[in-house]
Amino acid sequence: MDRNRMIEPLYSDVLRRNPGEKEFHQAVREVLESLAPVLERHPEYAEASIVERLCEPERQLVFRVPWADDAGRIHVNRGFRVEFNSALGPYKGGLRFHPSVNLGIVKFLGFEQTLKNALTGKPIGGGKGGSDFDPKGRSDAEVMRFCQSFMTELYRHLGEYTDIPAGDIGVGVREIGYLFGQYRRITNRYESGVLTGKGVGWGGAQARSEATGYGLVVFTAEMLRARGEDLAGKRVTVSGSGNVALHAIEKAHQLGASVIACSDSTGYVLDEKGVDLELLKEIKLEQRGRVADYAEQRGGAARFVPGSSIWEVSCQVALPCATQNELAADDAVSLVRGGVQVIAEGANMPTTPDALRVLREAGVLFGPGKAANAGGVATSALEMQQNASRDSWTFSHTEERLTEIMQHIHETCHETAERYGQPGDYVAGANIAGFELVADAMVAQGLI
Ligand code: NDP
Ligand code: 2IT
Repeated sequence: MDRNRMIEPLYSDVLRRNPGEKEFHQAVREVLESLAPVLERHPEYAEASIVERLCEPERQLVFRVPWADDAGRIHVNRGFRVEFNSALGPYKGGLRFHPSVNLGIVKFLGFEQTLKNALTGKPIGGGKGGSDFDPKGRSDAEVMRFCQSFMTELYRHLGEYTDIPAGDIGVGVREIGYLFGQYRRITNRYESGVLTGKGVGWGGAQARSEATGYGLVVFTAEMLRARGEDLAGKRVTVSGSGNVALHAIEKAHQLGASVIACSDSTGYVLDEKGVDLELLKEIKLEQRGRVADYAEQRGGAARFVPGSSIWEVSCQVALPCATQNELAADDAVSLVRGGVQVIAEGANMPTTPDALRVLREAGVLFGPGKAANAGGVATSALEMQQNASRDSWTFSHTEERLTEIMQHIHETCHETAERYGQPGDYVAGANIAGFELVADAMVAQGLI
């Protein structure tokens, strides 16, 4: 059958059922574009309506989150948890606190998460959640009250065998702590495995904070190695300056590359001598400051460029680690002009479809987020494993497991792309391999 005739009706149905959810449409579209050859080869998937079922979350929760600020004023936010797919294990995926959060964004993230989690080879299904709460400028006490209110509704839907959240944008170990405390209080259970990204002193895995950024760089190095090249000595830019970005910078430096720029939502900082990670960590983690503060405290070595895109900086390796659709077609054009060789996504869906077309035409090596940033959730699965066995592993042991998982994901994507006649296309490789794993489990488990 004509490929478009297989895919277009499926996509039209997603558009019709989910009006206005443009990020969700985008994420589904990209995956469906990879799936035509799979559906041709595996008629059993179409017979079982696997794509239709995969695109419809198993459960979508939307709830009110009222909380009081330090002055006693009452605010109302909206909370979300989309339990997307549990064919491979309990729902697993982060929580995002950012004013832009809405149902469509949580659904795109949950959809991506389902395929990403499959790629890790760990027994985890896909889910995502969050709120339009903006933690910026809020005191610890305000963040705590918000988290307690959020968990007061969410707890009834969670459980170590049901649904296990973790962090994402705006949710780090502080928020996971408040959420865990409230869950423990309401349920009267010390159920360590109900949340991941916990503090290392109370059930958290070593290397979980580092895992997404570290895994991203390991994946990038593997892509280069498959082409007979090395990351060492390369000039790298990393967008964002949060959890993923900081640890991507750290691992890139450890592997001998030089990261010369990073950013936040106000602009980017260019530091031709190489980002001073100790200073950046001090500013971001201790002072909760901005990249503009970094430029100021670094003295003459660094320059802050407000309101501009980091992608105007020439580099050989670009690692988008901030948010969705942060790298558009004009950014891709300037990166190609600046000699970029490889782009790997630390963020979820940071590259727009138009940008991806530009990069493909230019022959840029491209690592999609659902493969390249899977190290975070894979290490969450390692945290669940340690919690279940009441064990705690060393940093180096955990990091070794993470590295093996990233190498395995790289191999899977590489091999799958070849198997489907698209060598070097990691987007196709990741989409197809993730889909096959989930689809086979869904077929095996019958109509649910
Ligand atoms: P953080 O909250 O720690 O950091 C987010 C960073 O991205 C900040 O520098 C922030 O800048 C910037 N950013 C966020 N939203 C925007 C925006 N709308 N425009 C411009 N910049 C923005 O989040 P993480 O580092 O955890 O997450 C970053 C990305 O990585 C997200 O896409 C997330 O989904 C993805 N990811 C995270 C994983 C994890 O384990 N944490 C795992 C896999 C993927 P500012 O401070 O100015 O807002
Ligand atoms: O996008 C992601 O993979 C995450 N935010 C991490 C999810 C998790 O459950 O560790």
